[in-house]
Amino acid sequence: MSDTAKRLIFAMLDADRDGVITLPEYLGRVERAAAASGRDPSHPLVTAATAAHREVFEQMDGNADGRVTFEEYRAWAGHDAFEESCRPALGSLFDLADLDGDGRLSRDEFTRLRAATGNSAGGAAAAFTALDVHGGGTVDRDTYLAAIHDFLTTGTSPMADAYPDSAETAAS
Ligand SMILES: [Ca+2]
Ligand SMILES: [Ca+2]
Ligand SMILES: [Ca+2]
Repeated sequence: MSDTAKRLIFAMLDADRDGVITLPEYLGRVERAAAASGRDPSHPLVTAATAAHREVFEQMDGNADGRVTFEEYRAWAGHDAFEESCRPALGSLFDLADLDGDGRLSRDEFTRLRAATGNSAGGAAAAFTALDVHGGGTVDRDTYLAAIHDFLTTGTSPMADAYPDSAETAAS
């Protein structure tokens, strides 16, 4: 289990960098992903994504005080939590971005989604290149979710390129 990956993910989720993740901050990811893909807030996929994220937040917030600290996140995050609640939440964002519903994202769709949810455009573009191993110009849903799972649990994954400090931490 990689604390480095958890720190990078937590830093991305803590959008205002005050050391805790709040529910509005966390749901903001859904709002930005919806806006980036031009989805109306009342679209069923947006409603589903919001519900999935509320569920994740409740589970992350171990003492139910409305604030998720890094300690809470670290204690919770891992393979089981990913399979149980991160996968549906991340999948729901993927579905928002997948405008033609074919289970694949183009480079443009992928970069827009990742930028909306906290990656730099450059990091997202590098991650896409790493994920698109066959050079077909798309990334499928399972590959995407597996890459995030592997980053969270091992710290090593094509998705590592998406996180701003990963080159630095990999070298240290
Ligand atoms: Ca915060
Ligand atoms: Ca808490
Ligand atoms: Ca698509």
